[in-house]
Amino acid sequence: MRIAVVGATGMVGEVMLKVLAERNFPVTELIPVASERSVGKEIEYKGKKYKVVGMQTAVDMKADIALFSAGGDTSLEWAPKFAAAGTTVIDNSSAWRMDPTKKLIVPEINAAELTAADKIIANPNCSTIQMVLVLAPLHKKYNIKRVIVSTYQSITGTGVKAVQQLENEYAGVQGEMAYKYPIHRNAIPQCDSFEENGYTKEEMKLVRETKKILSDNTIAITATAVRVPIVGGHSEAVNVEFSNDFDVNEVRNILHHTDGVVVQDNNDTYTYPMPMYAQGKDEVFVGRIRRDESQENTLNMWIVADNLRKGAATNTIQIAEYLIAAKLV
Ligand code: A2P
Ligand code: 11C
Repeated sequence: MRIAVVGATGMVGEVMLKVLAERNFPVTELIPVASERSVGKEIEYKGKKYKVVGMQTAVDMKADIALFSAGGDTSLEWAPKFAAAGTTVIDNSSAWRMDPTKKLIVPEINAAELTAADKIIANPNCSTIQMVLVLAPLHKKYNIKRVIVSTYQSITGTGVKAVQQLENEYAGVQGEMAYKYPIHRNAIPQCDSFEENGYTKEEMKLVRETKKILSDNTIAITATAVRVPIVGGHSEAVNVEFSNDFDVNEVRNILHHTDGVVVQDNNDTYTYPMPMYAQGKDEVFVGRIRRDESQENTLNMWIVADNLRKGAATNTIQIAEYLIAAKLV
């Protein structure tokens, strides 16, 4: 496969290169792509150096698959041009996710929706992916009525600038600010910009994308997304009300048998997921599984994943692997 990585110099792009190499993805030619600023720069893949090319050059090279993580505007402008050249685009930005003509895919849940006609495929938002992977099997079994989620999101979700801001704050140096406020010793109750309804875009991604991936508009969802000075991954406190009653041990057992999910849940040994340990891993970790005693048929959980891995690069690459296995590219 001839693979273009669009946004190869960025935070997610770098992890994409790492994950492609780790999984021994069948790359016959690697095409690293970024903005004009980076053309000619060298990046490394499996010990070899590759020169970054610009967008039009990459379109003309007609890769089989382009993995995009270069922001929504770049994707809106360029994904259709790659697709028109015959390249299948898997896009990690928010540009196409809610477009009714595009599929929004978490492979363990809905890869079977994909066909060879899908030339632009959307990768969901990081905070959505880790939540739906846990919710999907529980929805099937108990039918979800309502979800209340609060997130504790890593600064890596904002990109290189935010990591630099935190490092500057640690060092007591003035520098460019990725956020309106200091993030060191702080919690900022705003991820992404605000919408008309008073929620942030990140909160509304959790609402809208979850319904689309689970193909169920009847699920009620409300979210509060908070940025915290953490690098390893996103954490989420998730409260789920079901139509049907459940047994907590059965819930653990279902999740234990769910692909891509690891249960870490033992109070006696202080075992629960934490971003420090999720960092660099491809799985979604779930723990603190307990009944909400204030309401019938309701469960509380704590879900953690590396937002650059399963939340972004790994999920994108798993979609590509599915396309190859199903002979859709
Ligand atoms: P560049 O390094 O040339 O700016 P991050 O989100 O970690 O900041 O990374 C963003 C990625 O998207 C980078 O690889 C960046 O390339 C790329 N990118 C940003 N703007 C454009 C653009 N207009 N065209 C192509 N790539 C872009
Ligand atoms: C964050 N979820 O952590 C974002 C990062 O819609 O793809 C990715 C933004 C997106 O803030």
